[in-house]
Amino acid sequence: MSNSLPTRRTILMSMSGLVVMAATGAQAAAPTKEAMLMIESDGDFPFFVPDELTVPTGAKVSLTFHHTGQIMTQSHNWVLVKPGTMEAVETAGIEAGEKNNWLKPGDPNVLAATHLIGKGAHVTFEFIAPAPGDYPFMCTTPGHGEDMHGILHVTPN
Ligand SMILES: [Cu+2]
Repeated sequence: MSNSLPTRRTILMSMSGLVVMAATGAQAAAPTKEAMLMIESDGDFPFFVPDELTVPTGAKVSLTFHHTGQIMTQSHNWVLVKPGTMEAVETAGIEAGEKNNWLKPGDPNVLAATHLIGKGAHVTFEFIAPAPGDYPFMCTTPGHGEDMHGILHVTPN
């Protein structure tokens, strides 16, 4: 626990450094590609905004998901899955139940996932962008996946 905090701070500091460089137009080759993504629910409606995201392969991605609902009390998560597995992940998640964030623990079809968050909340987490391709993302709260999904485009570089 005491070892992970400085590491996290270092990552955050290097990210804000990148933002400053971008703002001033300075050119610098970063040793590790980093990408910051922001996504929200469509207010109280179970949709993602935007429903398409793009990152380069191998990038350290910091994704922030904001549940912008104010009335609806159902929770949402953001789950990145292998192509063609959305239904399987949803079905397995329903079996696992809400106590497991509507996700089967260790589900091999899940590449990255946030925990469930309630209205007004947000969550930030990090994952490494997978091999190039188009990957579906979804919310696994029962009944949401049909509308609440999108595509993460992973580019070759
Ligand atoms: Cu949802």
